[in-house]
Amino acid sequence: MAEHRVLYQFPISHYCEKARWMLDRKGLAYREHNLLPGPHRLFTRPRSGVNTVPVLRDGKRLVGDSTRIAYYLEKYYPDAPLLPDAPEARQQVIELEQQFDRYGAHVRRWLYGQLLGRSDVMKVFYAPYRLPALVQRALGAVTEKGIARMYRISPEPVAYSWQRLQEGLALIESRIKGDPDRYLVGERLTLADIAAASLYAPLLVPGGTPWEALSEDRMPALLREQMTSLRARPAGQWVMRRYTKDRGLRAP
Ligand SMILES: N[C@@H](CCC(=O)N[C@@H](CS)C(=O)NCC(=O)O)C(=O)O
Repeated sequence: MAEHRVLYQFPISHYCEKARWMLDRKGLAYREHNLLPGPHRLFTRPRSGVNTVPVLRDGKRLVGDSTRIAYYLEKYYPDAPLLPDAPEARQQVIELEQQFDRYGAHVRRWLYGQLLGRSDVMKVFYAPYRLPALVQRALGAVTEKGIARMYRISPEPVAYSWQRLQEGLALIESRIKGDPDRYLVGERLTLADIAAASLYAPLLVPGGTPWEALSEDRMPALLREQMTSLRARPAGQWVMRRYTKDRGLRAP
C-alpha cells in the first residue's frame, strides 16, 4: 500500500512535516518522495493545482496543500479523527488550523531571515537528497536566491514576521492557559494541535525532526537566545510536549 501512497515533499518544510504527522497519526503507510525545489512546480502544478509541497498521491488521487490533505484524509480515513464531532469544537479546530497555517509562513520567514546565507542551511536542506557535493553546492546557491525572493527575506518583512509569530505563541498560551499538557481544543490531539506544533517546530528543533541537523553551536547568537527563551516559555514547552507525547519523538 505504501507504494500507492506517496508524499511529495521537501523534507525540511514544516508544512510537509504537518502532512507526515497527519498520515502517521492515522496509521497510514506512505513513501516519501523528495522533489527538487524549483522544478517541483512542473510536477505539482499540473497534477494538483498548487505550486507548493506537500502533495499527497493516494492511488489515483493527488491532493495538494496540507489543509486539503487533512480534509481528504479525514473523509477517506475517518479512524483516528483529526477533527472533533461536536460542532462548536470542530469549528474552533477549523479556525485555529487556518490561523496557524498563516503563522507558519511567518515562522519560516523569520527563521530564514536568521539563517539564510550561512553554509549550514542548504546542507541541511539538501542532505536527504544525497546529491554529489558539487551539484548540491550549485543547487544550494540557486535555492537560497529563490527563497530570499519568494519569501521576501529582508529586514523589514523579517521583523514584521517576528511580531506575527509572537501572536501565534500568545494564542497557544491563551488556549492552553499556560499548561503545556493541555490541547488547544478539548481533551485530545486535533488538527489544530498538529498544525500549531509542526509549524512552530523549526524554532524548537525537536529531536528526530529534519531541523535537528542545524547545528545550534553555529547558529547566530540572536537565534540561539530566542530558541532558549522560547523553550522556557509555555508555548515552547507545549510544542516539545506534543512532539514527545503525541508525535512520539524524543526530546533533543
Ligand atoms: N498552504 C500550503 C503551504 C505550503 C508551502 O508553503 N510549501 C512551501 C515549502 S515550506 C513550498 O512548497 N514552496 C515552494 C514554492 O512555493 O514554490 C500548505 O499548507 O501546504
